Amino acid sequence: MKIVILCVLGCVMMVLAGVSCIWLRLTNGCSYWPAPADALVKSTETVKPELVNRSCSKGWFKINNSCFLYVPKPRSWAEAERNCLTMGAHLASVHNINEYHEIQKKIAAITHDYKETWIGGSNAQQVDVWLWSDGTIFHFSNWCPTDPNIGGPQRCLQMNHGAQKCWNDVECDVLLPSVCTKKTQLIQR
Ligand SMILES: [Ca+2]
Repeated sequence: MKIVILCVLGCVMMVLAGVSCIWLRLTNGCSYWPAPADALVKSTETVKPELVNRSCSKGWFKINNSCFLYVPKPRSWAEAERNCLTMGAHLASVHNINEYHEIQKKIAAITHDYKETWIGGSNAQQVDVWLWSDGTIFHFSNWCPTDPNIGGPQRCLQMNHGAQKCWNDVECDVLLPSVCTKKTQLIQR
């Protein structure tokens, strides 16, 4: 019996509160309970998305908006590209001298040497057209003074060649370490 009475009292109080709220709302005074539906919508609209940071996977190093990975195992150019593909990447493309120096510095930090290394340049499709395997435009080059050897069997691009640590075209089945690249990913902080 007591429970029934308590329930009835509770319901009466809720009704009275609702009525008073309606009255107050008519006089521009009710702004807390019950929350108007438009206020609820507004609160969800004003929630800002989490701040994000462009990052690289563990073991990859970041230069601008790209991630790079030095792969020490010697492979042919095609096998090196296929290895990059298994990680959602391509052999690295290089688009300016600063980017090239940054990649060189990372390789030197990892290997304590400026090792000859595959990057993603190739003229396998047409002897006078160099392409990057990641599909970006080949607008920058850092060839060694006597390269590229246009017309010969040398169709793939290695970096860190010779005393100047510049670019050399060599036969694609030479076994070399490689550098993969992929874009940075948006990650929530
Ligand atoms: Ca060459």
